[in-house]
Amino acid sequence: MIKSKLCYSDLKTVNASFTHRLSREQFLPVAYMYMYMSREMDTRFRELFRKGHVKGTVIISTGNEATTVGMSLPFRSGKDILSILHRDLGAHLVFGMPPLSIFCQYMANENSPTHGREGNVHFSDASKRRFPMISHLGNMMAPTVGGVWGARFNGEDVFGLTTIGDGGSSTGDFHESINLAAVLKTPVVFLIENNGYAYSTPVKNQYACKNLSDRAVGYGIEGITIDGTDPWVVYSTICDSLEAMAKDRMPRLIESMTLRLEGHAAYDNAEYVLDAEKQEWLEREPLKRARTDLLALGYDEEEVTSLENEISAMIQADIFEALKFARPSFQKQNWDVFAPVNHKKVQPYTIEKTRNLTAINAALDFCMQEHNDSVIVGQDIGVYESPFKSCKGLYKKYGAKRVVDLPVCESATAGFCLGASQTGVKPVMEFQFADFSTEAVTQIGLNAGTWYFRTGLGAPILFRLPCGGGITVGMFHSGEFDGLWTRFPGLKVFYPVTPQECYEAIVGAFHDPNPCLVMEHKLLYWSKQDSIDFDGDLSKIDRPRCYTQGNDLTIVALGAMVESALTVINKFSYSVQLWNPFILNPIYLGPILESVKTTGKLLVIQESGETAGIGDKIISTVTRECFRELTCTPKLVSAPDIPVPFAKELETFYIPSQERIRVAIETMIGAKSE
Ligand SMILES: Cc1ncc(C[n+]2csc(CCOP(=O)(O)OP(=O)(O)O)c2C)c(N)n1
Ligand SMILES: [Mg+2]
Repeated sequence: MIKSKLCYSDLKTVNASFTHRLSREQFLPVAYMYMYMSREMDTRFRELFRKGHVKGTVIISTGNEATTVGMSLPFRSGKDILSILHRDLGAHLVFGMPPLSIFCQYMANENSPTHGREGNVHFSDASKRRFPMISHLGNMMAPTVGGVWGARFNGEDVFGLTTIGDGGSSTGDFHESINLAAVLKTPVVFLIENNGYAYSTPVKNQYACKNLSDRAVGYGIEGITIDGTDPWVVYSTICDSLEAMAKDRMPRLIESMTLRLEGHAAYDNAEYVLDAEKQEWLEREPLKRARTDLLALGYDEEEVTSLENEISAMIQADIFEALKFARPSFQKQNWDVFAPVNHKKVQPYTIEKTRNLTAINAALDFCMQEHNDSVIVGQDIGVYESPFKSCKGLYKKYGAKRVVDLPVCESATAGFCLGASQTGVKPVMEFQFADFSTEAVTQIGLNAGTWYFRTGLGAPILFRLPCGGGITVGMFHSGEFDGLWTRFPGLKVFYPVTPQECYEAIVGAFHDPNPCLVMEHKLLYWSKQDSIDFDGDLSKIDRPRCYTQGNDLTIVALGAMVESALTVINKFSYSVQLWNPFILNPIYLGPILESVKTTGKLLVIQESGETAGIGDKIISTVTRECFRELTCTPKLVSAPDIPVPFAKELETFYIPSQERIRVAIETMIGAKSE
């Protein structure tokens, strides 16, 4: 056997990726080096926590080193798509994260990779295709699938690794993501780190199957349970899987039986674990075992100790270094939640007469035509051309590779889009009804919405939400959700009303580097015909739209309420200004404020319930900004705070009627100064 030199600088340069598969003799020194480093850092984290240098939830990887190091060495950082979780310190080290950065992250100082904004374990480097975790267990799995799918869409031969605990394996996204990867034949290793506990919950309360890998059969893929305390077993299994995936492209489910030798986090002393079980764990302790294996290969005690001392000294030096950095400064941070938009000019579009639905279809067609890397995903959008037919002709024109019917899994689909947006694909996701977007609140609102803030990278995704009532489809198919979706920093929300606005919203949102939602009121899909005359200048679209001129009152209406208000205004020839903010988040009310300053009065009309919509936000802003100019109290006309009822008579009562709008306008016009 040719022995490696046991020193950090030599061992860290060894290429152990699956295409350079190492022998056990070559592998063990490298694995031990990373395992030892991970353990040593964990020890120091706890110490720094006790001394008050590290705060928050200090979660450590002690006992999990064989799994984290064995699973990560076969992957190619910067090429493969990797998203690892809170007990994967060893994998961060293998993927090249410098220990100094990690200490800074834990200390939340100025030099921390998240600028002190994010918790200890929530770091990574998205620019190298290592997606940073969010807390919600299971929600990094779908982005990994999307990332691999996107890179492969563009011809790259890549794979994915995503990890989950035994607890996290009970989340919906776990199931949705594996199923999605299997259906799309996307080669991702789903690795379950089964350490027997989720916080204090033992696995008997988590699942009822024998092995978690048994679930693989339900997805039509291969699954295996392995000893996660032996790095060589983990490494070899992953290498085998990658070699097999290169042939059949199917994902793999690997359950690694690992250990959590401490409590869930620094504050948990794991009193709920029986002494006998703790004893059993110590017997399987992976670091001790890897050390024994290394000595058995012929390395002597002195060589191994020298490597350990070298690493400990390095870590000590990094801690000293990390302690020197200043605390983060609120003033010095970039607090932008939106990626900067590089406004561009696109092809102009003119049409004499069209409706919202055909305008949206034309805009989608334009985006698909202009960008070969754009895809539309959703349910029944292919051959069926979507339930409202907004995808008419697109499947025929662009084929199954770019108009992709997916399973019923909104959360995983949204996460998938986030991942794909990171590997060169421009995804458009259609929801059948806006109501089903609640399935994807975490993925859209928390994962995609915070992406730029967390990573400094854009996440260009267009989510299309057919929304609103008036077509008698009941409370689960009629929601508007403007209140919900405007709550998330980092998400742009468009609410177009006319065909021209629909065209501009779709094309504008598509070209935006941020995740954008376009609310498409279903009732307006087929309403009035109108012309489109769009000069292609996207820099001009971010502005409220005005439909009528007048002096007596400023009206802000949303969605189908614009049309109702317009009908009433035209019928009675009121002298009022009717506005639609067009972009609800980040809302820009400049011209509307100017309007209120001239009319002195504001009426807001929204279809959502009183507390569920953005109307109150508009009123409060106007009240603050135009307080002196207001001559009477602003008024909100909205639906009541009840679910949207089904029967026509009840729905008609629910949605603000033209008569209610007329009365509100007349009351306000007639209102005396207060
Ligand atoms: C969706 C969600 N629910 C609850 C939590 C709180 N939480 C954080 S870690 C954890 C236990 C996770 O256990 P497991 O998945 O087995 O991973 P382990 O910590 O054992 O590695 C829980 C419940 C969370 N992060 N996400
Ligand atoms: Mg666990």
